Amino acid sequence: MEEDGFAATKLFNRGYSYTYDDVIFLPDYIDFSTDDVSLSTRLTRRVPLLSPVLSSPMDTVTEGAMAAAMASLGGLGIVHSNLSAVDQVSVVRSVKSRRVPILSAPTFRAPSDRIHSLDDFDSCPYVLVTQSGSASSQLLGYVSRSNWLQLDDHKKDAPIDGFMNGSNDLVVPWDSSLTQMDSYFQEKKESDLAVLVKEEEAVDVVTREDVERVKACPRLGAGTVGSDGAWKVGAAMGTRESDKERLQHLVKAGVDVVVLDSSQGNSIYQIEMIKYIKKLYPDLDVVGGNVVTVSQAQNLIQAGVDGLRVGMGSGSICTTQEVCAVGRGQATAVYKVATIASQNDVPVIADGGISNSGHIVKALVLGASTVMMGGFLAGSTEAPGAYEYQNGRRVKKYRGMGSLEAMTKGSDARYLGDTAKLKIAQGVVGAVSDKGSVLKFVPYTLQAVKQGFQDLGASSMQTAHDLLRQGVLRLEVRTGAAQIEGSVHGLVSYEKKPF
Ligand code: NAD
Ligand code: CPR
Repeated sequence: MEEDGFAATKLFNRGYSYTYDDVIFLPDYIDFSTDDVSLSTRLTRRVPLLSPVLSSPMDTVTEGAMAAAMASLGGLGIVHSNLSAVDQVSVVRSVKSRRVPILSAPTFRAPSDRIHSLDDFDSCPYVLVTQSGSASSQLLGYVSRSNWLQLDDHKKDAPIDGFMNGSNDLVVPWDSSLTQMDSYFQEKKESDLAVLVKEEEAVDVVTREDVERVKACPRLGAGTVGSDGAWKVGAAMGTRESDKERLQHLVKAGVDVVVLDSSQGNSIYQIEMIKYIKKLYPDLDVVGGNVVTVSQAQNLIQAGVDGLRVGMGSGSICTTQEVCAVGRGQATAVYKVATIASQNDVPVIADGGISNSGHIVKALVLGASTVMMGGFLAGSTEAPGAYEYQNGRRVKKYRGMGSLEAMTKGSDARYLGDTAKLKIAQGVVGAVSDKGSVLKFVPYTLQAVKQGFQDLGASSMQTAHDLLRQGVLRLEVRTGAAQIEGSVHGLVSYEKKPF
């Protein structure tokens, strides 16, 4: 009898390292609509998610705005650790201090402080003045960028309380919904600013422009919220002694999951850190990694991880396979690790190499419970950094965390202990195109993922994993010509509009 394609176990045990583009699923049978497909999942043993999407802990991908947006979409953001513990904790706190994915990250100052430069208005056009000069302290007033610019030079450098505006009637509760914020701005026609307040303390600001921006995006669901009503957020950390102190502050700030961020997670350093965390904070879920092999995964599972991050050398900014000659094709890595992890009830994150919705379908059906993305999200409004122009194209910087530039900025601390001071980059610094807001393009991407699941006859993540392991879902390797045929070809010109 003619056989259609291969079962995954046969395909992935032939000695080849396959990337997502190398393989293709054969369609199965449809008896439900795309609306019936559920992509709800788990990030780790005890962190459920409504959407299988994560933003990567990279300093050009995940800070407060991205983590808030990912949580509002039912996914999760992992805040990078290429900054001081104090700053990382304040990002975690800021994510937990709002219910609407607003972009602001205002600078806080005390009344006796001064504003020395426009840098204070970089992330938000308002500086908030609080009793202590930091967030979660009594609100005393604010300074807007435009007001400060209009001051005489000698006044600009004076203590803030000499020229700040009072803000008594510009407050809304921190957990206001989008509709409530919208009503506030409808009523306060003369004001473009509201301060989010929790127990009389200022935690953030929201602007009229931000509310209009979120309103124009597809309707948001419940998002990823904890029992306290605050959004969930993760944080990256390392395996050095100093990371234990970082961890202590993160736990105090209410972080929901930590990711041990390494290119090669199967190390004595990581195993000891996993055991340390599980002993000291048994309620905190820990993601280990990165791994790409069964034996790496087994070691971390044995040490007690609650989730595994899979991918070595698959990232879009990555030169690891070129520099170190180690890694694995991402399709093979995800399938292999997910097979062993599922036997131990440990969810898997497919990290890196995602550049379209088809890659997400492949990652999830091959056994991952979530996908982690860097480059796919880095050109969004919510990614850190400002847009620039390159050859007339609007772009944002995107860089590897092991690039020379990123190492010099902060992850340098990881290498200070090494006796060899010669730094070797495992990634590049580049730029990606402006993609608009993740609040817009991620929902469309997820709808495309649901269509892929429907074609495969899988109405949920669990069904997809079961069908794959039972050998019902069939795959084939695509030849070079099949890959060309599988994308747009033979046209003189075309415009690719994803939605
Ligand atoms: P790392 O912190 O794991 O390792 C840096 C160096 O420090 C390694 O030589 C490691 O063995 C050593 N080290 C770690 N803990 C130690 C300890 N307690 N004592 C002594 N030495 C210790 O980071 P990395 O693997 O270089 O990755 C840096 C960043 O780049 C991360 O964000 C990572 O995700 C990213 N990256 C990812 C990949 C990938 O393929 N996924 C590849 C390269 C870099
Ligand atoms: P893309 O989504 O851009 O393909 O890949 C993002 C992933 O790349 C990150 O989540 C991380 O695992 C990995 N990564 C980050 N910096 C890296 C460097 Cl310098 N080198 C190799 N991989 C890197």
